[in-house]
Amino acid sequence: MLMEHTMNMPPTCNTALLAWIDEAVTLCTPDRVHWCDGSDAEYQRLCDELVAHGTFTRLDPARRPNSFLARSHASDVARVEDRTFMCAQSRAEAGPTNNWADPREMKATLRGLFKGCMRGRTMYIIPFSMGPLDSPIAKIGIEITDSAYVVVNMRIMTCMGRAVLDKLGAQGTFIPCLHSVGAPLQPGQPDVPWPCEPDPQKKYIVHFPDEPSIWSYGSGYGGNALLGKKCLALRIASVVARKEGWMAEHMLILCLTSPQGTKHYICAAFPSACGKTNLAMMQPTLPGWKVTCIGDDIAWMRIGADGRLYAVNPETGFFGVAPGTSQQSNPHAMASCTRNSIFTNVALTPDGDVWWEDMGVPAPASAIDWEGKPWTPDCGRKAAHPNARFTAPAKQCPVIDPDWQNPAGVPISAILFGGRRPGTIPLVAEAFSWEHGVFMGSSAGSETTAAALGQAGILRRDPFAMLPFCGYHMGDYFAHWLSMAQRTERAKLPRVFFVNWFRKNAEGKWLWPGYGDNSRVLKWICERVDGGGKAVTTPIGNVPAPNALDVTGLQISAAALQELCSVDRERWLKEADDIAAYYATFDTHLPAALRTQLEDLRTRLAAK
Ligand code: GTP
Ligand code: SPV
Ligand code: MN
Repeated sequence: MLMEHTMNMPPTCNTALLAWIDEAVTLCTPDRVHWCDGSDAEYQRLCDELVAHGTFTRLDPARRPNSFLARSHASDVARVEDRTFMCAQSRAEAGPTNNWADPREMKATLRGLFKGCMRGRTMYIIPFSMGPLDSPIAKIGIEITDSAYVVVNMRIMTCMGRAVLDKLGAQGTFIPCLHSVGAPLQPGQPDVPWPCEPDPQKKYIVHFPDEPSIWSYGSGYGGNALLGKKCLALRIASVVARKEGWMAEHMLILCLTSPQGTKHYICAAFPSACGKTNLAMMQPTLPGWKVTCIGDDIAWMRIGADGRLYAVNPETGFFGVAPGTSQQSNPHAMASCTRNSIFTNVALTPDGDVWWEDMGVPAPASAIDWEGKPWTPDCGRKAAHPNARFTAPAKQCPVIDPDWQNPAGVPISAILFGGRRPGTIPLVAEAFSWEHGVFMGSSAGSETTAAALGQAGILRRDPFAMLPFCGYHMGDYFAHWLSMAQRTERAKLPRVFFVNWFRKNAEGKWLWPGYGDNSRVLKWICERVDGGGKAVTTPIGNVPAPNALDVTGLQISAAALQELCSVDRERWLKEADDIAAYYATFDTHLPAALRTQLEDLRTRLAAK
């Protein structure tokens, strides 16, 4: 076998790493091995190769410098939740929300699949860190992949390359992440632009939490393939966090600064494609208010020396939903991807730029759609896939917060839960206590979206927006959340709120304008934290008192505002029944404190 290194020798003397690479090379039999150094030259070279290969189209450098479009295989467009496995020692540890498989049996299956899987391809070795390298909570992973597309995305999304190996040293530990698109090439067989395993039943996204390690086979897309993100920073990290007493959450982190200069850091957990990127970098419509962004998808949180909860964003880029992103809805995301960005499954315009639905600019008269087919506005098909994404460096965000890479993190004042709820759930409600807040998170629900394969628009429970990402028993995860109240003084814990930007009226129209106007809700939340904001107590939580929400300059009817903050007892009693049925699935793992919360809610709803 030909061993091609950018350096003569492997750029590490870490014996565990060298042994694992040896093992992987023997198993996967790649034609070449490349140790990624993370340099700009390497990035440019790989992008050029991807262009030559047909995976990438270079966008017009005058319009979008150093940026590329990729089109995936039509079957490989989103996370595959039903092919995602947690291989804890026992099914009970994985709990009812995870696909469990016996670790030994699964290893044998995977060894069979990975045998010879990189034939005809290059094996790339990607050293990466989730979290700033100088942070004590950073975790080092090594991703082995046969996809150059994965390498260039990982360079944007993580701290990647030589510095990570230096930090790892000879003795350091890392999380092995083995990835293959699952498409070996026979000698002479021509390659395709997006190799992958087209049979959905042969895709495997597998986690071994006890090792820990990750094996991913058959997909090149997003969370299936960029293993630092959902696999490491959420599924594996959630298991580690529980053992070590911290939290790994599917949350954005933002800083809200008032016109007086008061800062509040806020985390928000919304399910996939439910508004994290948008809220994280929003342009407030309230004059004088400012939002700066620390992160848009993942928060690692721990109690700091002062007893407050501190959050770190372990990523360095945004892997954001393109459709719906416009100058009006999210100008700072638009600015973040003006250069040095990768676009996947959007449309290509005749002038060499990208376009997607609700981009806020007129559709081009013709384009090439995400499947590579000619497209016109009247053809009846979408030009971009609903889960089309941009990969953009976080440092390009015009409102990136000065502390976004602070290794100590930022102190959190409030935690928000949310989702797409057309009815029942008011615009905003404040929890009565930490336990009530945990109840809100645990019972959160949302309509499904295009971020995962399967039908969109179905209401499902998605506790803490972690249903696809919690690596262990969900009931034990609830208990872990509750336990944070024992780790510090209650008064130092963040206040908890539930928000819903997606409530609809009888005609099926959004009642709330959303986006930059969500700053009005954030303002009320900060007023509650500071002790000023007026609220009325309802059975489900504290909602804004009439006139407490700042709607200056907003065209909204009093009736719509009233409906947005209304609490319908009948519907809520049904909601409570639904939560009870969901809770029953956790059996003895459901913490008693949450059962009590549910009973207290029912009592309050029943009271006149
Ligand atoms: P993931 O990256 O999948 O985790 O998604 P996300 O939570 O970051 O969602 P994102 O901000 O990308 O928003 C997803 C979709 O929701 C986009 O099409 C947005 O236009 C839409 N959206 C975001 N915020 C709002 C809002 O306040 N109101 C309405 N109506 N839609 C919104
Ligand atoms: C999500 O689905 O929540 C995402 C996109 O953030 S992916 O990286 O594909 O998981
Ligand atoms: Mn996400």
